[in-house]
Amino acid sequence: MSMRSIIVFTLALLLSLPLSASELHVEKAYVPEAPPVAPVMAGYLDLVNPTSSPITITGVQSPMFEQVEIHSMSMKDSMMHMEQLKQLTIPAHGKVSLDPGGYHLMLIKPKKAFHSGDMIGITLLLANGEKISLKLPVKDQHTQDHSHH
Ligand SMILES: [Cu+2]
Repeated sequence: MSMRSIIVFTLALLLSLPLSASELHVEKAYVPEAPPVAPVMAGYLDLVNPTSSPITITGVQSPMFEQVEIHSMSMKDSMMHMEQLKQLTIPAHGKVSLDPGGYHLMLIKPKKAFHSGDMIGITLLLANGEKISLKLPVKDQHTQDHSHH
């Protein structure tokens, strides 16, 4: 780990403390483990807005990926089709779920291989200029499937 990534990591930790967090609540965040050669990974989470005004996410960043995008997924001519969203708005007192098969974070070109148990730091950029830093745990899909039984 370089000094720079240690600093970025520490900053991300500090920013994720509840005191500096925004009104936007994040639940059930995770990244399914992918093969080490995978050029992209997907991130899933629930975004909950308990406030009386909408909250808009205008971008997502991660020092661990070349680029992070918000995608929607839909069926088009019986093919799965992904589309990049320029922004995502969580309505007042509303919730938007990023789930397999729907909205997701597209984590593009990982700078290292991630394994189950690793944490991926991302930052959500809000339209009001606020930044929310999060940690998404990398989860083995098998462990996850079995945990329901
Ligand atoms: Cu995608």
